[in-house]
Amino acid sequence: MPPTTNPRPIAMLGGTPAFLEPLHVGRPNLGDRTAMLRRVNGMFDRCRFTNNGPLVLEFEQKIAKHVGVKHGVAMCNATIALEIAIRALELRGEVIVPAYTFIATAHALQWQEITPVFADMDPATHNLAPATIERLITPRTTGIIGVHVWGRPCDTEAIEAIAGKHRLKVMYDAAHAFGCSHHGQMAGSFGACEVFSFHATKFVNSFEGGAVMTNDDVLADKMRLMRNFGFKGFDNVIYPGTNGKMTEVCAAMGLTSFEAVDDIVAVNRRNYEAYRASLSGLPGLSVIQYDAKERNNYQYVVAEINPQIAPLNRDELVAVLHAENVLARKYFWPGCHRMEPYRSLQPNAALLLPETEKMAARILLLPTGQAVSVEMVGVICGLIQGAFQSSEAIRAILSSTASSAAVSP
Ligand code: T4K
Repeated sequence: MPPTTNPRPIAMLGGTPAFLEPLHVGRPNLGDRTAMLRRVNGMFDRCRFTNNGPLVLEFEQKIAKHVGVKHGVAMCNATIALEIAIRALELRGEVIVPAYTFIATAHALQWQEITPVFADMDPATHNLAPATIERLITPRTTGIIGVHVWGRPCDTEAIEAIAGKHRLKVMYDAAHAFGCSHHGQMAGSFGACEVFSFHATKFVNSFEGGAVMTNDDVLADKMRLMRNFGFKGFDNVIYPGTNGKMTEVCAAMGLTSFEAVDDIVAVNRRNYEAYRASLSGLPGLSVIQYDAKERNNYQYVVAEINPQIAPLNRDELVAVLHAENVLARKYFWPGCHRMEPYRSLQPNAALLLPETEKMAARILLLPTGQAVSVEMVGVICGLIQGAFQSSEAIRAILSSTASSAAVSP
């Protein structure tokens, strides 16, 4: 995907797009294709495609060892893994979650007729702000789900202290946090359990996949039953389960991807540092920091744009980048509380979420991973710098497009 020559007029002002093909946030990282095909051939030889096959068992053991917990229970995706974990923990009534997360965190509760109660974020970390939790606790509250947004772990100590005081259960949505640590302890080992995602867009991927990590033997047994219809041996169902199993081909990809983890982190880190170096000093734009004392996967390059200082606001910059085929994303705009069914069910939720409201309009994710070279990062940063310099012309184009859209039938 070679960039065209630079410097150049930006596409929105009449230039050609900087990239010939779309550059995505979430382009999958590939492991060693030969190793993958060897695993798939083995799978065909064994004729074992799913239902707790040897590749799934190997994947579970490897991720549990990596995190330092007793159990990794692999599932078909993180959303089902969240649902199964929530059910296995016997959460019910109301559960406190951040509004600033991917919609799956909230839906995993709602799907089981549990009300997600939205707490505000800490603008410094983008994570659930512990100080906003206690006012949301009611007699119906049974738990708290923290989310390690962008792989930066939550304030687990504060969350668990509040939970202990009010006898609430705590689990974490660690979909972004495989390979990350908090005070030297790996994400995946906090709370009653934690859920990883191995979706294709995650830095370690199994095509689709997830896992619940726990040190609790009883909980792990219960979740293994639940992901397999509740079967305990042939013809003996002892629980109302579902089908949450990971397939062998997904585990083959997960193992292959896991083997490449150090290389992928190195590429992510290289890109992240290149973005930070090139974008530092731009007015009103900052790239979030990862704590260098911890282990990080650097899978997300996240910029915050302060509209009071930057020449363009976040949405204007996204429009500029999309015109260049750089498909920057606005995760998790507009916040779960502004998506259905929560927007209708909890119409006043935003009143208690001022930081989420503000930050959801400021955050922008930029492409990274193996599909993005340092040279491409340089072109993208050049586009942002050029856009800031041409902000008045860009604003004029965007407002004329908006007014012609408003008058068209
Ligand atoms: N909790 C949190 C905090 C999460 O962020 C997520 C998922 C979950 C729970 C649930 O995990 P899973 O049930 O998915 O395991 C994407 C991912 O689909 C989603 O997994 C992820 N978070 C979320 C942050 O991002 P979308 O709807 O933005 O994906 P989409 O289809 O726009 O993909 C992003 C880009 O990646 C595409 O524009 C093209 C590129 N891409 C994607 C795929 C799948 C490829 O190039 N190849 C591919 O195979 O949600």
